Amino acid sequence: MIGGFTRSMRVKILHHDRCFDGACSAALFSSFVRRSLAPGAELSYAGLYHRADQLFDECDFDGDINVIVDFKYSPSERVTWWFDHHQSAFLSDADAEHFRRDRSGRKFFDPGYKSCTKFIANTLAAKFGFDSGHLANLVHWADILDGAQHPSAKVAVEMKEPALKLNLIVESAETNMTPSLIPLLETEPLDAIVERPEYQREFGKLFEGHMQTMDTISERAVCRGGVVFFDLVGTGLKGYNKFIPYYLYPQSAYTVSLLDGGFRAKVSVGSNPWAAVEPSHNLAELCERYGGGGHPRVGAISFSPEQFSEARSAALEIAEILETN
Ligand SMILES: [Mn+2]
Repeated sequence: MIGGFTRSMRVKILHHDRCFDGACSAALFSSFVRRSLAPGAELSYAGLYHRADQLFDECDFDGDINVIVDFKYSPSERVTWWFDHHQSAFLSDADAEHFRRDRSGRKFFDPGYKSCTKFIANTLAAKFGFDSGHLANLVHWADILDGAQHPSAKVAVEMKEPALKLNLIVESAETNMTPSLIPLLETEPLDAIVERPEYQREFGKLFEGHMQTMDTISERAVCRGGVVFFDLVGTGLKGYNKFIPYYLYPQSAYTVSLLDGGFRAKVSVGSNPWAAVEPSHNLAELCERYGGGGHPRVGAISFSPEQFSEARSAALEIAEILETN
């Protein structure tokens, strides 16, 4: 036990919402809280989204201990722990500087990690002697999914593995299932979770939609110079499985898409994990030029819902930059 906290301690975990790695990160840190940091503490959660306006609300940091996992840095004094692996983790140079000066020993950043879950597991083991062996399968799958390390586009799109089914549910269920999933991830094996009736029902519905999305994308997508481009605005689709383009166009190197995410117009930029050659563009840097961010191999830009024409121009411009002649 670290720090000698008592029973009434409230621990608030803020995580990247509707993201499998975000949910697994929250579950793993929860286990650390219960087994080591503050046994008996009361845990609560809040999901965070990347959006064009304000990311954090100071009122969200209402625990005695506030933890941010798999999401951007906040310089708030109320934040106790922070873990992120996104290259674009800092909203400003001032935030990056604030992190560099931090001497708490509880804020961690490593963009070299493919998943925040594995980053947390390794960091807690090395610095706090925490053994997360009981969650090894969770760490394994979070790293495959967040790092797009699936063996093939077929595995990624056909979703036979429990982790892939849960990923679909986390990202696409109409009602956000992340809050109820986090405690299950901490205590149940993945295959047992997907066998629960509510998860089976949800997966069945979403997988059918996934197949329809594949049809819509194949109708709208154009592949030019190794870049698959499609605009889903007006289709009612709020998202899609990012591997569909590479399942449809195995020879492509990049995808650029535009969609209506409801509270944002979203441009997504991705690279084919199974491409014969490594991508030569850093997509996080490319997206940063337009106010977005992400990882070297996958990035996104959020615009406010009124800015569809700006989002569309940015998407077309990016597609042109990525095209090979
Ligand atoms: Mn992540």
